[in-house]
Amino acid sequence: MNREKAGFNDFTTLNELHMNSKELFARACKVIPGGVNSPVRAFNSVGGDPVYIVKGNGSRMQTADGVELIDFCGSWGPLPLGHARPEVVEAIKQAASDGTSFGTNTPREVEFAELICELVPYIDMVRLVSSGTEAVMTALRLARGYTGRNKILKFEGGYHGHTDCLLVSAGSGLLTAGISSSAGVPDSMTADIFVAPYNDIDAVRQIVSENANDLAAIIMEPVAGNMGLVPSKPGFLEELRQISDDCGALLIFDEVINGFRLGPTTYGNMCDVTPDLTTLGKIIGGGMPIGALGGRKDIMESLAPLGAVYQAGTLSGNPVAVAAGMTTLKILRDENPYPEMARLGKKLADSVNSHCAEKNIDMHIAQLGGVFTPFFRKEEIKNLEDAKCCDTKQHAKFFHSMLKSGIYLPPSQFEAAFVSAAHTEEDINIFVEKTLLALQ
Ligand code: HOZ
Repeated sequence: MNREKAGFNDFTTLNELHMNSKELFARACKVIPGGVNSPVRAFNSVGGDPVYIVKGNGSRMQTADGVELIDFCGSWGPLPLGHARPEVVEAIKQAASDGTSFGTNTPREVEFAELICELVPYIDMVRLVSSGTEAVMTALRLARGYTGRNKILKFEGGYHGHTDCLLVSAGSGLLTAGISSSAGVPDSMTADIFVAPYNDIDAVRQIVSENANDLAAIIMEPVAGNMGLVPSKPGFLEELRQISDDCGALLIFDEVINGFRLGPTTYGNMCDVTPDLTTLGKIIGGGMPIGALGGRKDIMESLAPLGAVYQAGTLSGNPVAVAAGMTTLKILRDENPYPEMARLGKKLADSVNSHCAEKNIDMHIAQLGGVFTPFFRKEEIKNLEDAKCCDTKQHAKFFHSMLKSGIYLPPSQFEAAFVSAAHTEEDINIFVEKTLLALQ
């Protein structure tokens, strides 16, 4: 059923449209904590019942009730080619029919590691894991093992997966739920973590000057994506590089969201700032679960079995995930859809922003390439404090208005949305038209 047939454009109420979703959620709540397998999917910060999706194709998804949605959440980042890109589906089918897991080395993982090293020149070696969280957990252990130091510096609003020690002042789901740090994490786990405001180099200098000999690593998203989209200020990454070098700490760029999102490489490589370690996930699995940790050879060689830093995983380098990721990365490299994603992203943001400026509406869209966040605040968002000043009630209203208009956005003020290579000019025009209506 298309949107017109479903009465979508008549602003039918959400519950009428999503009856099956409502029933599914009621059933789920009995057998899955909160009805969800990842908290932000529960719609707690926007209210209402979450939608259930049965399939996706290109820029569109279909709900369990047969309603078509233009998807700007994109599974939270892994789908720069949109849903069910035929070559990726074919690669998955082929790999699966060869066997889904062997718990041995496979030829595909060698080719995949070579491809990542080719696309990111400062990654000499790469270790595959099963999620971004695992990649970060391993990166921290490796940084500590390599340097013989324990302390880690992270940034407010940075989210690096749900590894225990980084669940302080974290963005994404914790920020959405207003949780400053997770229960169940002993103080001893976070005792060695320092937190600085994002984009605040003086705060970093202060912390580092007091702990220069104890700091194992600075970990950060070079483009923050988990308090909404917040790019790093010009020069910030270069200064972090210098500070890390001066004190002997490793610089870790968490590129789980932005690796291969803004170009066919990492953001660090695009900026010419070389981290010691990089964590990857999402896009490199082409929609299948994967994570990776890559970086300098001398550091990576500290991992077992060469070195004393242990990491292992039954499904690490899973052949089906590797096939999906390799196909995705090759298409991104060969077709280079990035300029077009950036053009559409800019058109979307510029159109809405000029309207908001003209009508004096307290909202703007932050955008970089095909990544964007509609922030319910006029002023630019530079850090977590700014992000927290957004009007989350207005955001929730906007989210539901867009959903009723057939547009799916991340159900949180503090997440990034994505334009993929599958989005068309028409999708962007519809987004702008529905946004202006929603803001009336
Ligand atoms: N941590 C993800 C967004 N940055 C959310 C994942 C999910 O809920 O699916």
